[in-house]
Amino acid sequence: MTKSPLQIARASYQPKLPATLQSNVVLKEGAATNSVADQDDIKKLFPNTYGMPIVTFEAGLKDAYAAVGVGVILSGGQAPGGHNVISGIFDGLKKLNSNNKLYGFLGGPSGLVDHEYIELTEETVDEYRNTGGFDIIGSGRTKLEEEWQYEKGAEICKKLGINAIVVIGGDDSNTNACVLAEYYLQQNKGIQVIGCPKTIDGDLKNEMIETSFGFDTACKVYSELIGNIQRDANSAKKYWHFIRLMGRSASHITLECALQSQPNICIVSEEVEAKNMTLNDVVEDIVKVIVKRATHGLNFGTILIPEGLIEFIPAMKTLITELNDLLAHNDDFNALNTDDEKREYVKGMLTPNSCQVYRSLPKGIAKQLTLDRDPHGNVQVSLIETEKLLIEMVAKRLAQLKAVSKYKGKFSAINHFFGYEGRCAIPSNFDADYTYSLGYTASILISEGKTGYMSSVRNLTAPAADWIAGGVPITTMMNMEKRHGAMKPVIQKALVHLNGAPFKYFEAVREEWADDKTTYIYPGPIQYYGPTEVCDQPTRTLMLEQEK
Ligand code: FBP
Repeated sequence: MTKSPLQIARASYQPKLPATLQSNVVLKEGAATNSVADQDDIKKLFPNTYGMPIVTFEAGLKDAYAAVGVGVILSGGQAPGGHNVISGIFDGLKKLNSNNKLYGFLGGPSGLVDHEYIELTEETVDEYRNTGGFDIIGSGRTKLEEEWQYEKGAEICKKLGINAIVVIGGDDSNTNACVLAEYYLQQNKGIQVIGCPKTIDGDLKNEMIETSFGFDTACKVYSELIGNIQRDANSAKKYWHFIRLMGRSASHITLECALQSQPNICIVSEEVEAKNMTLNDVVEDIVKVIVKRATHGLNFGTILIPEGLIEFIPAMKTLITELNDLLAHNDDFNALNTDDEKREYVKGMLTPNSCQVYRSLPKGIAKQLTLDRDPHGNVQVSLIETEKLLIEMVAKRLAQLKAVSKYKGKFSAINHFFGYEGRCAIPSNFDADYTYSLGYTASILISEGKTGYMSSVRNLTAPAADWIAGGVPITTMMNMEKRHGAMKPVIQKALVHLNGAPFKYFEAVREEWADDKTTYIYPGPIQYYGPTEVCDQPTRTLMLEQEK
């Protein structure tokens, strides 16, 4: 295969590991734990894995580990660094016992159920070190939730001599991992399950999981693109750029990109919800900035929009919740053939208020809200073109203002959506090191017989040598939420905290960014080689959260 010079150079990059992982370790157990909410329910549902202690590692001598077989699954959307989790697991396993074996289940969780797998050899792993993408074994969004699926998984594990499965995934996939760990323990199958925190969305985080991997690289890629657009806007001085960013519900990506690039406007969904804003309120806020900049002759600017915005506008949220319940396993709806039939059916079933909101939306957007949910019951917000909706509404409002001479500028808008551009980028040094450490940590948790744990690497704003590795029981992150119309145990999503340092910082400076002075930052592309302050910086979110 022909490779670029950077690909060739990255193949020999040796990811940095925490100092503790560079020698033999012994396990240190902390106190018993509780789930973040709904303790009674979670305890009842996870009697075997609830309450386990947090574990960390210390340097120490350990007898030889028995050989193990491990199967790894990449689950959900791609995130830079997935291949390094696998190379970390591989190297860790081989160091602990050279007879250890690693298998990769193909195409996500379905590979476990359908018995699609490959053995991951040194040759295969070497081919993918420090690369972006999940193509080493592929990924998928199949939800593991039925007993027959767990049994099919156990069958192949028995056949291949697999004692442990590593699920590399986001909140939903790690919820699956937790359920699977509990089931295998309860059924005495002798199969451990370990999770790894993956998602560019940055919403799988808590005290023990400081960030999910991929967030760093994806935000750096988007910020580079935003910076380039800002330079273009500031040169041509004729376009307003409406830029929607991936991230599902949470606005972490949008906020981080704003911190890196300083756009004129950045919408944070969590604030919109907290202030009980309507879509018109959001439009009014944007219009105010556009009008003000126009009075200074500045008919250009940038606006960052989180892709989940629509779900956070209270009236829209109610509508979406009603649609989720209405469309869950709804054969009548699915049997309808045309968009118009579906629209009429939905209108007839909604409450009057939601029906009004539904009718007020452009037909295309309303249809997007009724499209298939993903296997975890989530609306596929990446398919909803909120940036176009906002352009349409803003243009209409500006025309009204122009008609009464309250706006004298020129409004020309361009829409963008950045998501897939960043999910498979070559991992930044931070993500390359972090993911390798997560994988390495997983191999130790497995060899130590742990199950129902998520691999955890902390203290991430310090140099990698000082990172703290260990494991956190996944049950600590669980609460009860409504999915597909029923209450289910799921990992609690971490949204942007309006009292958290990243938002507070943004709140204090955003007026200045919106103003007539140009405060854009042009971050430029990710750098892999060069001074540490250029190449190894973590996200602004992490730095602010850890007060640096
Ligand atoms: P995960 O939560 O699985 O990590 O996926 C992240 C994400 O990129 C979201 O930001 C986005 O909304 C979604 O995946 C898109 O899904 P798909 O890859 O199925 O188009």
